Amino acid sequence: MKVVHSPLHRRHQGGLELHRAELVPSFECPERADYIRDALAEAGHAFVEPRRYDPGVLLGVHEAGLVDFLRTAYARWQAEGRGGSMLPSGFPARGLRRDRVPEGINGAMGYYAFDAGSPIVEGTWEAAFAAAQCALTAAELVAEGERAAYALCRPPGHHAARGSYGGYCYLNHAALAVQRLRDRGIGRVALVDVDYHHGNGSQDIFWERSDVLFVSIHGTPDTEYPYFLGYADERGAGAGEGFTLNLPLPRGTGWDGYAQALDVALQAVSDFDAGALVVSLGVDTYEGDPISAFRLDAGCFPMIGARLAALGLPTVLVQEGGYAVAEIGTNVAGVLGAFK
Ligand code: Q9C
Ligand code: ZN
Repeated sequence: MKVVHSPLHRRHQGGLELHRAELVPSFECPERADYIRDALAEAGHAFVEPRRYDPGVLLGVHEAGLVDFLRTAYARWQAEGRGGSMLPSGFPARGLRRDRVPEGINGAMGYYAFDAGSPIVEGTWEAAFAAAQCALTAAELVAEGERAAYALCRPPGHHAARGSYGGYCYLNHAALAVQRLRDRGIGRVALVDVDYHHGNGSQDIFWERSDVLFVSIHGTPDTEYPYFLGYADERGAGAGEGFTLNLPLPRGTGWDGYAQALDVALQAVSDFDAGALVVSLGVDTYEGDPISAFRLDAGCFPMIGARLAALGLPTVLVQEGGYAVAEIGTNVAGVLGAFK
């Protein structure tokens, strides 16, 4: 299938994250995309460059305040004489004001971020916007008649909400792909999120919408990131009530438990009568992942791909997580290989 990819992802690198009380190099590194690129080239997929879009397209799923913050954050940081990577150190939790954005860069960063694990470096905006354009392009290819297309996005996107960023994610690429398909006339779009972590950003963006079904299979937030969203009792609100489906699973889940949840997820997609499918494709469900705790082996990914492909829907696959760097390419290629 067509793979949309930009080398600009490499501009986002060298950032630090707070991990077990230490600042460590981000698990979300450029080599991830290199391994995926090499495995997909080896498998014979065709690479295309992203089309160019105006940043205004981001306002279909994000608040202007977040977009402006991300676009200007590093320059503001540098203007204060700082370098390296940016991380927040205070957040507007319960009991604090959320109705105003502090004027200074540190307060503004805490306002828009929801964790201390998502560094902003000089090239973060350029890389994230390039990834957004990859997802938009993949959506347009599918709207124009491709059976499936894959956006090799880096950094990932599904944790980025309408007005906040975190979980290594700055802009929500899968949500942008969904919105593009809607804007191209597809009436109902299903978004299936198979990343190990709950897609809190995507859920937030589509929470009150009945034209987008959001279904996520993930490690239970009782013990797993992002902790504060992704429970089974979250089902959408207003017109969107019943159009969010969360299938949290315990640490240690292997293929049997996972496959059962996948069947439930895909039955919901069938019942929704979607005109197209977007997949938030994280492969951090792999048993060797350093920050996750499911037990899927490499042989599971072609089976996941086969079940997704069997829906028979025009499909946009968008890269999310996966941190077992040396195996990430094989696992992604395993899923894509099912779309013949
Ligand atoms: N320092 C995705 O897979 N960090 N994001 C956990 C480790 C958050 C994962 C704490 C993990 C986010 C797209
Ligand atoms: Zn993840």
